[in-house]
Amino acid sequence: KNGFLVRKVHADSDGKRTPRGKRGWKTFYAILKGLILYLQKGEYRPEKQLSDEDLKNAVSIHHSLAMKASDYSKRPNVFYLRTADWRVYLFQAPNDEQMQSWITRINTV
Ligand code: I3P
Repeated sequence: KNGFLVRKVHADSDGKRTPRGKRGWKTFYAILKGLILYLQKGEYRPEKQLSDEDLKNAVSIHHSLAMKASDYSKRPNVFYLRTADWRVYLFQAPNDEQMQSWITRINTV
């Protein structure tokens, strides 16, 4: 599954709150391949290679949990992703259908 997602990093590994200055929303083209969610920066082109920075932004979704961010009301269509090492991301999908689809795909790999 692929598509645009806007990401906010809420907690780093071990659940430590991500410091101010690193909590802003950023748009990526997300590519879910196996157990890795790749987050590609910049303009989307199908043949584009993942950069070193893209690889650093990749998220392992092994033993992770995605759920609708019902308590987050500043933006619509936002879901949480909590990883096995207790990172927490917020992702905003373009619409409700896409949000549901990402949640299902992430939770059923
Ligand atoms: C963050 C940025 C986020 C905001 C976050 C800020 O600043 O303004 O949009 O989250 O607030 O810390 P920075 O880009 O300097 O990291 P919201 O959009 O959810 O308000 P937070 O620290 O309360 O999460």
